[in-house]
Amino acid sequence: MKILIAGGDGFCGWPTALYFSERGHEVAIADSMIRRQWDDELGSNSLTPIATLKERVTTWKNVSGKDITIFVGDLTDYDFVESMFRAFEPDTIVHYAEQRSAPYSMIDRKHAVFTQMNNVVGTLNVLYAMKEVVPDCHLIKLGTMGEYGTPNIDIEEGYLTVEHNGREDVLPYPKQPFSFYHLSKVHDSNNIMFTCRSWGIRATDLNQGVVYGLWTDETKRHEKLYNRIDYDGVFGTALNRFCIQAAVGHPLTVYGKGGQTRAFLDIRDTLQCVELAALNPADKGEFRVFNQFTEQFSVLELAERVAAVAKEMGLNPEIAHLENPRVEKEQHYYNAKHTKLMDLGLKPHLLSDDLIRELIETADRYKDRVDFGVIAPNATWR
Ligand code: USQ
Repeated sequence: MKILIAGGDGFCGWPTALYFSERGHEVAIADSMIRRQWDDELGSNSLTPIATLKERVTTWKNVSGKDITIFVGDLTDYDFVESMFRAFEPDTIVHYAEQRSAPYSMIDRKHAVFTQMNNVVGTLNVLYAMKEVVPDCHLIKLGTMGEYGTPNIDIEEGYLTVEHNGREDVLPYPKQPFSFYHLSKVHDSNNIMFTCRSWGIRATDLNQGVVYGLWTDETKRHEKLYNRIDYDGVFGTALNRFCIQAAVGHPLTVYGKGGQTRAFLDIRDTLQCVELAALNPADKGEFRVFNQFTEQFSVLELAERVAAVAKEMGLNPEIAHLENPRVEKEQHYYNAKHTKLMDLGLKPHLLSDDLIRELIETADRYKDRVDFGVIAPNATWR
């Protein structure tokens, strides 16, 4: 299969590119390198040192004998998108190329506008290029579980059967997103659904939970293939942050009561899920939604789990309840369905103490790179 990984220099995109390449697919990466610029803007960095994209791809060629093509450019530039589609003619596009941080989108008006322009316009350009150049291509779009919010009923996979005034229909599940970032994904979903219906685009929206972990079989093979991992208050996410905080002796930053429950998955399962979607494509005109996660946890439960492992390792972890910078429920019902990827054959890597230990050990190895000044959350929702 010819697979274009948009956002192939990022936390999910880079290991996905290697995973497909290792399995014999022809892989191209599209990336504007903007993730690295956000590090400069925020004064933050990846815990692990990361090579440039060019060095990464050259190293992969040396290690595996396999080529990955690079297209450097921005999806909001339609000429770039169309010429790349003409040059590569993908069978599948895996689209990760978005600003993915909720706190970043909430910094101020400028960051909210940037996030929505970047994400919504980029995806719209991809849809137009698919229609013009590769109408049979399958779009695998990374959405988010945060599109649904935390309703007081079970969360279904994309659609809900509704009875109203004696009539019944299957309608898109109501969306109550957490941030301007999560809203951008809702806008994308609506645009994609519309183009499936109007132009016969085939698409899978993967509503992914919070991804944790770092290592995959491919990224472990050479230090220039290492993936990035974020610990700062803007791009760092719950479980990974807690493991790094435990390793460096920073209190674990639970926001508010910590009863916020979210869906989670191991990064190795992100790769499996994307592969399952690619090998079992949506039909022409079909807009499929899969909830992509394996387990749900409250934030406090995760902090306690990390603290217990850290204690066994001889560390002295503390859990801090910070004033919550976000507007979100801290105690709520949460029960999200996630059977569609399991039905396609997903074999989950459930959260284990070994994985937590491995993350703490990795953080210990690179602890000199950690800047304590960027750990606190500083973007507020109010
Ligand atoms: N939280 C803490 N302490 C922290 C960091 C987060 O208590 O140090 C809490 C937040 O308040 C929130 C929950 O943990 O209730 C999740 O926050 P997060 O920063 O781990 O993840 P989130 O902002 O939801 O975004 C991440 C990814 C995003 C993806 C989303 C999936 O950055 O790209 O779409 O996870 S989901 O959460 O299902 O929407």
